[in-house]
Amino acid sequence: MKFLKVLCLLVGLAMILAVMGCGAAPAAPAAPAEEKPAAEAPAKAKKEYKDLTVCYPQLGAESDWRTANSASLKETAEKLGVKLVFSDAQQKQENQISAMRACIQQGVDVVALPPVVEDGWDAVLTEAKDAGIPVIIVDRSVSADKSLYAAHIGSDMVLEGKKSGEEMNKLLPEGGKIIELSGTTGSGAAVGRAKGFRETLAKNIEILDSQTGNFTTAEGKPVMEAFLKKYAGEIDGAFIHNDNMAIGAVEAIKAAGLKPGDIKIVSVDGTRGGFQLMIDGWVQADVECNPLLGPQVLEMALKLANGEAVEPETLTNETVYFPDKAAELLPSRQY
Ligand code: GZL
Repeated sequence: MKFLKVLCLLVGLAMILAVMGCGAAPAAPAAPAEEKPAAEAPAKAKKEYKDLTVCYPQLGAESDWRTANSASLKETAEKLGVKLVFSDAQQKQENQISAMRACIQQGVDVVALPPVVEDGWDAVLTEAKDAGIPVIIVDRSVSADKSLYAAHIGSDMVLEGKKSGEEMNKLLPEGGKIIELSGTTGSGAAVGRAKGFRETLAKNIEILDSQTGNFTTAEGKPVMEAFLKKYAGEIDGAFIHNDNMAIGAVEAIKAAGLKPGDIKIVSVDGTRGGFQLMIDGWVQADVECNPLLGPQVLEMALKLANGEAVEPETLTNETVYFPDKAAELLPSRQY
């Protein structure tokens, strides 16, 4: 009996302890719930062409090349739905700079600048950079430091000059005397073409004189008239930096009573006007310079607007055209 009493006592004691055990000191507080990562900031939505605003402070309307270049930008922008802020600077750098400043103020996504001359862009390019607006240099080059702009898309003007020199050498294998009608003074196109031309011109060909016709027909004609007076009967050839000046020069050559081929002419651009001069026998070689840059420029602008890397330099592949194919090719020329 006594054994039973002790057993019950022990069992009861065990039960009491078990119950107390549930009331053990409060469990240590649960580890705090895992910190939920803050919701990730939504990734910035990628711009599409329809969201893009591009500033194009065009330098002027001096030539058929320029007209085609403007049309390429406008038509491509319209097709893609890009808002193009276009202006015409009438070949004045101060107007281009003012137009750029207005675009920076407006807060465009990208500026695509076709610079009339090489120098004088550092300040406004710095302003665009400080405003976080990338700049694409289009067509001609600038002397500003490459850190001040995102990229250049255009022609290799020095190579165009070299090709022109090679063609002049073929036209005057016995040597001779020539004149040069150069483009806008200080422009990357005129500087590059003149440099490349002189690097390849044969030693037996002498450049009698060089003067700018500012890439226009109206200014090319009087320059050629003056050369024909000053160097009467001496001129064997002419290197003319664009087809529009060549058109003006040929008007002067005709007025002086000369015939097609009397003066061997190498021109640049490859416009319809240049092709017609080749068909009529006045121009013996036309070095291509392609103005249809709209698609490349706007594609690069979209990449820049989305913070994507782009090629710093994109040069256009170009050829040389000759009279023997000019009539066949003229109908298909796009500019
Ligand atoms: C060259 C371009 C030149 C053309 C001219 O890329 O800047 O300017 O050769 C035009 O016809 O006026």
